[in-house]
Amino acid sequence: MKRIMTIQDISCVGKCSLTVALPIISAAGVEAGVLPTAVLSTHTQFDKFTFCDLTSEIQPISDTFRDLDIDFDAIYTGYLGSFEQLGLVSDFIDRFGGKAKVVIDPVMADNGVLYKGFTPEFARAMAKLCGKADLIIPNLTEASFMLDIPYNPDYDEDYIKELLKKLAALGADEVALTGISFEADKIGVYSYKASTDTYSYYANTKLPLTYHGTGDVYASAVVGAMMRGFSTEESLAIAVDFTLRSMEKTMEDPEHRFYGVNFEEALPYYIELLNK
Ligand code: PXL
Repeated sequence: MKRIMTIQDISCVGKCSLTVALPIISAAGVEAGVLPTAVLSTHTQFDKFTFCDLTSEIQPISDTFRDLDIDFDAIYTGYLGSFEQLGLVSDFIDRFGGKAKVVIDPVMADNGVLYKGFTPEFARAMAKLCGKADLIIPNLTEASFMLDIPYNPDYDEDYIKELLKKLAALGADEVALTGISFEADKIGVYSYKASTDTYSYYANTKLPLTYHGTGDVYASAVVGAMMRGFSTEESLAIAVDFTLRSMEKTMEDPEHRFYGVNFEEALPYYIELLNK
C-alpha cells in the first residue's frame, strides 16, 4: 500500500484541506499521513474563524520522520499560510522528495482575486516552491499571480498553452491548469508535460454554479489516483469526473451546507473509477 504525506491546514468545519484530503486519499486505498500546518475553527471564507499556527511543529515532526526512517510515495501540499511555512515545506521536500512524487496545489486565489491574507509577494514565493514539484495544479488566478501577469479570463487555447509553458519553466515537469473552459457547457483541466512537450485537455459538464472547496477535492482525487497507478493524464481526468459528481450531489441535496461540496456522497463513484 502506498503512503503519502499531505501538508496543509485543518479547518475543523468547512470541508477543505485536510478534512477533504484525508477521506478522499483513504478511499483510494492509500495511506494518508498528515502534517497539519494550522488548526482553524472554520476556513477563512466564513465570517469568523480561529487560527492556531502550527509552524513550530513542522521541523520537529520532519526530524522525527527522518529519525524513524519513515518515507513517502508522494508529498502533497495545499493551503500554506506564511513565507516561513513555504521555507519549511521546501526543506521537507528536499529531505523526503527523493522517491516521492511531489504534487503542489498552490492554493491562494480564485476568480481573479487572492484569498484573505495572501499577497502578490507570497504568490511569487509559492511559484519558487512550485519549482520543486513534479506536478503543480493551479487554477488560472493562481497561475497568473505566480507568473506576475494580469488575470485574463477571456483566454483562447493558444493563451492557455503559452501559460502552461511559462508555468513549466518554474521547474515542475507537469503542470495542470484547472477550471479551463472553451465552450459554455464544458469545463476541465488543461495539462502540459515539459519532458515530452505534450499537452492534454479533458473536460466534462460545466454546472451553472460554483462551490467552495472543489479545488481541494480535485487535487486530493488526483493524488489518490496517481498513487493507485494511473498516469497523470488519467488521474487528472478521473478527478474531473469525481469533482463534477460531488457538485451534482451537492446540487441534489436541498439541505446542502453553504460552505463545501457533498464529496462524501460521490466517494463510491470515485472508488468505481479507480477500479475500472
Ligand atoms: O479550500 C482552500 C482553503 C484551505 N484552507 C483554508 C482556507 C481555504 C480557502 O479559503 O481558508 C484555511
